[in-house]
Amino acid sequence: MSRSVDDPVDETTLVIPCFNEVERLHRSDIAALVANPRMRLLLVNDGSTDATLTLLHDLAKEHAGVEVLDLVTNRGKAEAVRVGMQQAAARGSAVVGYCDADMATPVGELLRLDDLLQHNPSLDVLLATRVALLGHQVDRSIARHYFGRLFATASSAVLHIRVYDTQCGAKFFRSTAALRSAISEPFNSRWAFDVELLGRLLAGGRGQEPINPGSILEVPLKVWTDVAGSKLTPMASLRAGADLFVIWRALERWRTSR
Ligand SMILES: Nc1nc2c(ncn2[C@@H]2O[C@H](COP(=O)(O)OP(=O)(O)O)[C@@H](O)[C@H]2O)c(=O)[nH]1
Ligand SMILES: [Mg+2]
Repeated sequence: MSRSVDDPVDETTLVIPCFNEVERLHRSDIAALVANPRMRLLLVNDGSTDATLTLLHDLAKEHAGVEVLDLVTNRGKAEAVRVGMQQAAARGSAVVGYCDADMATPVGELLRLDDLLQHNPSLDVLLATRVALLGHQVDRSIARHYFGRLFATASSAVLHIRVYDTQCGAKFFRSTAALRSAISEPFNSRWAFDVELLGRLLAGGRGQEPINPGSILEVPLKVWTDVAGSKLTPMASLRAGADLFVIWRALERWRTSR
């Protein structure tokens, strides 16, 4: 029987955007993720110029739970994630998530987060959060940590909620009408789309009620590793800051749209 949007099954699709990730995407991580029968992966090739697409097709051949979406030209992480989430929601997955190809948030933590959302019907959104607590292994550079604090403060002002970490690569969403509406149009922000996505959900608009801020949970990660080879340049970090202003204006329009 084919699955429809109105008949979500107890399944999670994790979208992994991949731009020239042949060195950082590991077969063992993919195998460990799909070893969980609930977990499906949608690997999105974002116009890579290395052998990423071949690797993704190989992985799809090896594992029934892996699919590939090939964007022939590079569209940027925001759009790669958005179209991946659209495809995942359309196939009827109950939960749709995304994470970075470098697996900075390790497999065990991804599965723990997904489990938490699947088993807590009162939650709609789960954000992996990097907090350096005792007994937790969260290794970030000092510069990135402090930039992150500034960014989170500004994001909180834009979103009108107190959020600690919007920029960790791992997030899970219950596949609701509100989510499908929030991903129905390209984001205005290329560098801070996570904030814009949360903002759209919290704003309502487009015939949707705003989601309850209490249905969003930040979960401190026990392990997070700063994997080398980040493609986010210092300039991109600055642009992400500037994007918050773009998002603030775009959310005003979104909120009042029919
Ligand atoms: N920078 C960048 N990343 C992209 C793009 N398209 C998809 N991605 C993916 O987005 C993720 C970004 O992770 P990473 O480079 O580790 O960034 P960071 O950890 O946030 O500094 C990776 O999975 C990339 O492959 C793109 O156009 N630019
Ligand atoms: Mg990274």
